[in-house]
Amino acid sequence: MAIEEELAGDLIAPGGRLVLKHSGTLLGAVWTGFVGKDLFLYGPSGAGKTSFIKYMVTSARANPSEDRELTRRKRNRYFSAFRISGNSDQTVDIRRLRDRPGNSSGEIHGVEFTRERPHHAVVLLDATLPFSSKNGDSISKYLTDFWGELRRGNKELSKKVYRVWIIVNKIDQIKSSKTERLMTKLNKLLGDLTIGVILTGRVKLRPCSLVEGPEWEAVSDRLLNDILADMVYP
Ligand SMILES: Nc1nc2c(ncn2[C@@H]2O[C@H](COP(=O)(O)OP(=O)(O)OP(=O)(O)O)[C@@H](O)[C@H]2O)c(=O)[nH]1
Ligand SMILES: [Mg+2]
Repeated sequence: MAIEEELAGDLIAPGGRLVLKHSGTLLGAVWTGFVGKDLFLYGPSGAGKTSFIKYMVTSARANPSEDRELTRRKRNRYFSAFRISGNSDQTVDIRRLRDRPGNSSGEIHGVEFTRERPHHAVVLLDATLPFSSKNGDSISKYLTDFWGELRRGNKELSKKVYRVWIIVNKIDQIKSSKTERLMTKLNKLLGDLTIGVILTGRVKLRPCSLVEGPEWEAVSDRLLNDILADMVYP
């Protein structure tokens, strides 16, 4: 039987973004395992990793007023195919979409990243944290600690990792002028951090908000589409 027949009609998520989910069939699993990419999430607790995955798969927006559940262990979602909007023929196979607990440090996540070497990584940052702080959590501390491990990381990284998205989430919580300043600072920090490092040129920086509202939905939809389109390469 053709692979397409095997996959067809498996599941369409309510949001329609997840067009096929073929973990149910062995052939589908083998197929996606073969061609599919790994997309793994990193970032501090509360940045929105679980919300981001939920949004990817179901199109549901984050609802900050709901009780939230801390992620307590790594969790993989296997074998998902995503449609790129505006191009109904083009799908992207993701063999593993991995969520993880945020309540550890940038260092630990950096070590995990170096070990896991996903094809695509999303590092979600929390725009509501201070950019820097003398003795508390901050955006620059997480990123510097994460990247410190990559410096010590190895050439193997560049063989596997195609893209690292640094995404500043929750920009609905701060003024647009502050978002602009934050992006400028982060751009500079990333420039400093990636000097001489193996992943130079593979890092993209973007703002995001996962909440409802036309303004934010446009931002996150465009971002997700760019992430998916970026996954299509020979
Ligand atoms: N205002 C706002 N809230 C958001 C956004 N994204 C997520 N949230 C909320 O932030 C809280 C934390 O989101 P999670 O997705 O649980 O964060 P996480 O990174 O998975 O956290 P851990 O599992 O602890 O690592 C939830 O209440 C979400 O609804 C956003 O863009 N804006
Ligand atoms: Mg979580």
